[in-house]
Amino acid sequence: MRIDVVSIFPSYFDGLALSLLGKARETGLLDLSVRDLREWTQDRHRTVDDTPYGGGAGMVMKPEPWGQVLDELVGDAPKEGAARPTIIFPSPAGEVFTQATARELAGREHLLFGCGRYEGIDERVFDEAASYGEVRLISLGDYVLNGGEVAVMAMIEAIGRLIPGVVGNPESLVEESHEDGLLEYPSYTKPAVWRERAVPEILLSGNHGAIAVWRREQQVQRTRERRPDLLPEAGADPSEA
Ligand code: 6GU
Repeated sequence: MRIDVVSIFPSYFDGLALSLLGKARETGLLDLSVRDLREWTQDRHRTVDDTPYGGGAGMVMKPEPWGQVLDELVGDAPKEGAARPTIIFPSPAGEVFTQATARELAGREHLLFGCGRYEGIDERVFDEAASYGEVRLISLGDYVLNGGEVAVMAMIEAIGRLIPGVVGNPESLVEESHEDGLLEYPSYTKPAVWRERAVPEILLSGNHGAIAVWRREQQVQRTRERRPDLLPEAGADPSEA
């Protein structure tokens, strides 16, 4: 998978050289490049923002550098047979990112993330981008960050780990929170008693069928307590599906 990120703070993404995604980049499973939006400015001050038409607080990102980015990274020059990119703008005004979004985007060949700062990007950039590929405005959740960088880090990690081969043991992808619509069951390791706290006895029983049932019950109980919004409807029990 190819991922391009455009930001005025490219060093936010240094962390993507670490751990599983860093390894995936080394082995070629993930072709990730991070570019500085200011590369596409023309003036001496490398200006990326300006005051909003109509007045109001803060600054708005100018359209011209973004137009140049689109021309260069996803313009009509891309190699013969290259897939049309999915162009993602992180935005607190977008659709909310979920595991289902991550799964969907993990199936794409080419993602371009455009990170906005200040009060946002000139609205015409989104319309223009739609002529280069599918445009998605995506939010991490209902709270405000200073810019899209941290949100894009989270999205790339969630998407990247779903690329086949990135996570060594594919079974570990199946048993996680959100993969089956429930929170994950609690995990324990040795010692069996720690500071007078014992591991649930069933886990020491060796009865794999009973353990599977217990884990499922734990998943449903936790989801009901912590995230009832994930359950189909009050009273419905996904463990009986
Ligand atoms: Cl994607 N961007 C910003 N600036 N704030 C956010 C967000 C994104 N998602 C939640 N809050």
